[in-house]
Amino acid sequence: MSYFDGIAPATFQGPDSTDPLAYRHYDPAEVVMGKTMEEHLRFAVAWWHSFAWPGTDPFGGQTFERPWFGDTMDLARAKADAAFDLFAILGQPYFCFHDADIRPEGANFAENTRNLEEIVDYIAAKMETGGPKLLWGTANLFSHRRYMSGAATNPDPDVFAFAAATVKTCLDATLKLGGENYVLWGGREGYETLLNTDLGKERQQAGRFLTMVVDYAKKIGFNGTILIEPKPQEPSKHQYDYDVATVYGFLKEFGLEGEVKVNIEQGHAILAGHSFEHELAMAASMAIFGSIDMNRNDYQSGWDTDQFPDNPREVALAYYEVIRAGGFTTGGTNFDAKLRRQSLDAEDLVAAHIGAMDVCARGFKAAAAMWEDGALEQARAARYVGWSRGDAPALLQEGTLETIAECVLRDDINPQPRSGRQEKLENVVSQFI
Ligand code: XUL
Ligand code: CO
Repeated sequence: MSYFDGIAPATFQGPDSTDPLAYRHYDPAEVVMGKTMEEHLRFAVAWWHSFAWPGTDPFGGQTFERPWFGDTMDLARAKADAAFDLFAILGQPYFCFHDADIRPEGANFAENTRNLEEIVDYIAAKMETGGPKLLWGTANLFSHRRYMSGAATNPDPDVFAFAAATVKTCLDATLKLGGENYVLWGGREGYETLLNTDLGKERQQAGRFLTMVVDYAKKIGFNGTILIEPKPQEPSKHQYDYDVATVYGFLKEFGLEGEVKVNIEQGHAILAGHSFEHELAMAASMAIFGSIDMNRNDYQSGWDTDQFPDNPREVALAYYEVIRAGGFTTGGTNFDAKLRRQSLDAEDLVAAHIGAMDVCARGFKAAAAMWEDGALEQARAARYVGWSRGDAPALLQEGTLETIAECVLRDDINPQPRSGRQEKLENVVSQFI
């Protein structure tokens, strides 16, 4: 008996379908820009929100009652069974997990490791019979009370050691399950008050920690991508991985900019005061674009609500930047999104993912059409065309303030402002959505 009994596998029925549990836009086999939609979007279901999260919020406790909730190995296996039952309904190609999502918490590191290894073997066996692959694995270094003052950035070297040892086991697990990426989100890698914090020392610890992760991944032959997931705050008041640009500075400081890329989350971008597409474009310009956590935040509540995406225009503008960045290689679209806490039923989990995959497919197809149409790129190129004229390239490469000043005086350079044409470009976008 499955938790999802009575819910049929989701099928593609086309845009005219009125079935809220059918794909209207996501046909995995549809070829767009030379690849299937499945290959472009690389959807992943997140174990933590869909199978581990109990429906809590800052004011209330558990609302969900899943038959697999509880801290035993039997229930961890039941949870994995339920996960693969949902995967069979959705048909998505990937999933993601933290160690703490898939195994019960042990009394110490040795027990955590045993539990993890046992459940990883169980999941590996399920993967052999079909179903999705692992997009990325990660370690939960933020929920347990030992991490309340950070993991890599903890003032206590014992916590640093426990975290490092835990990441080793999670890299091993990710390798064993054929994971294509490994993610580090530093939920507690920041601080609450400067009054007790040596910010410089904590950043050095984080740099050393990440270097060890990169070294170990290479040593065990992990060919996937190591990804940092930026977030400006929450749970920490000030987080060191604030946004993409901050992460790039951090990677440069420790010589890791060629080794590590970013996993960019929609809601985290919003919390940082950016748009999702800004963060994607920034990562692409720094050659560190890796993967995305797709969700949306509520624009009123101002905190990380991790909702499933439902806005085709926002999604289209994001995928447009993904396409401009060359598309995903090892990365993909992970739904780091959870139900609303009143959405109690098995069907709600199914509906949430189908709707999210569908809105992403719709947005992606709009983005692909905008890209192939070329009007936006032509307008962008035209805006910068001056830089290819006459001695403009030399001005940028060889000019000094003195030579340029002579030039401006000699030629009486007197720039005339030109329209940025924003509304016209927004109308172009609207043609495709
Ligand atoms: C938290 C968050 C995490 C990471 C993985 O905001 O996004 O779920 O994606 O640790
Ligand atoms: Co995330």
